[in-house]
Amino acid sequence: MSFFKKLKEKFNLKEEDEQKEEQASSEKSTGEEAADEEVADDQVQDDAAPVDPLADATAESQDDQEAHEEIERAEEAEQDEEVSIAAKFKQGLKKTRDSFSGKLNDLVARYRTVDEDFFEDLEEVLISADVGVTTVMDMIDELKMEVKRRNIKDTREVKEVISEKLVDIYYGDDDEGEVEGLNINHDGLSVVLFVGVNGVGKTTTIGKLAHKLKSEGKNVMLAAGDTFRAGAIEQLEVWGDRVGVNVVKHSAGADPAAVIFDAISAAKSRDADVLLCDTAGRLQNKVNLMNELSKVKRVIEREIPGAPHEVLLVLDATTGQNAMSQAKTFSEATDVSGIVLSKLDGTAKGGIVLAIRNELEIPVKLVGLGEKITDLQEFDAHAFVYGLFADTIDEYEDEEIVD
Ligand SMILES: Nc1nc2c(ncn2[C@@H]2O[C@H](COP(=O)(O)OP(=O)(O)OP(=O)(O)O)[C@@H](O)[C@H]2O)c(=O)[nH]1
Ligand SMILES: [Mg+2]
Repeated sequence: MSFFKKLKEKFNLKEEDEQKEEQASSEKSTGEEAADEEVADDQVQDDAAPVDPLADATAESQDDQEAHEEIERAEEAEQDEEVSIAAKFKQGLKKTRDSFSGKLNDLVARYRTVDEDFFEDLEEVLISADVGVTTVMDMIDELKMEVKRRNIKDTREVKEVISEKLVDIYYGDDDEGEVEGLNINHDGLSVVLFVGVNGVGKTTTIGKLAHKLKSEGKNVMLAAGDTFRAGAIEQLEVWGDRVGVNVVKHSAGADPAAVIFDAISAAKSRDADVLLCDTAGRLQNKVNLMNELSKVKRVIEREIPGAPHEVLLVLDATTGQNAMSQAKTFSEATDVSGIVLSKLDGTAKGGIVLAIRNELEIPVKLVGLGEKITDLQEFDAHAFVYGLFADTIDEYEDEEIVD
């Protein structure tokens, strides 16, 4: 089966007409539900009105409101899940797609046959998307072999082979090709430590992940381990309030290791499932700050055998190849178990994902595809490639019929 067709089937992508129809009918029913809800709300208020003004009733209506908010949150999460993973990647990778596909289409139009010059120009296109020189070289070698093997002459056909090879390159020898989710312990507390340089998106990712895990039914707590930057504790508290999870904090300037120690005790005593630990942004070349991270990690290791379950290095996709040097230094100081690549939506050079995985051999576990609370996804190489080639793939079936 063709790779594009495989992707279409994997993500259950329907023809546009069908999708529009479905969307229209779901909008209609959501509208109806909303109207029903309004009626229900009125009834609740009417019912509540005469009972008042006792304190008990106030508490009850507060409970009602909280429950209502809870339902609203759940509904929001549910609706969001309906926007498929593929659609999320398509939306988040728009900048990269516009640039990468544009260049690729130009290339295909300029060359009729797949020859040495074509590959040279393709090399440039891939490097300009931040795929990374070593990865590009590997990729071009593999592409040449595949093109020969399949006896592909026409440049139009080569797009599909490129997309397939991008997925292969990502997974490398690990030919399972499965999404590498977070290593979350299913019975007992899991601790996830977030590290990275300033402003890459650590705290925002914690907020988004807390929301995601909570909507999956997990009891989540946050640890305000950034005691250094002014306003950092408050920023995490805002996320805690927004998501509806507890934040363990000390005052500004406190020892981060002590905050994490207390947060672990609190998480244990409250039977939390996951503790997400924020840390201050630090430049990878500041030795004392890197040592401080090691200390935090030692505290976690001592308190819970097998923890931290993940040390996630957050990298800002918009910083390009500099992210690679950050990844190298951080993984020397703490054993980084996975990468969060934030702000993929903000760059036209999303190819950095492949470079990180291929050259550093650290899996990209999560990607930030926007600033909204729901814009965090587990990294899925197939969805990523769909995001890059969405325009071509969406049109694919039509072409096949014409043929
Ligand atoms: N567009 C976009 N913006 C993001 C994403 N993730 C984070 N941001 C933005 O990046 C900025 C920095 O995010 P923070 O979470 O404060 O970064 P941090 O690493 O905690 O920063 P420090 O605590 O100062 O080290 C904020 O304005 C976020 O909204 C993303 O996936 N997409
Ligand atoms: Mg922060």
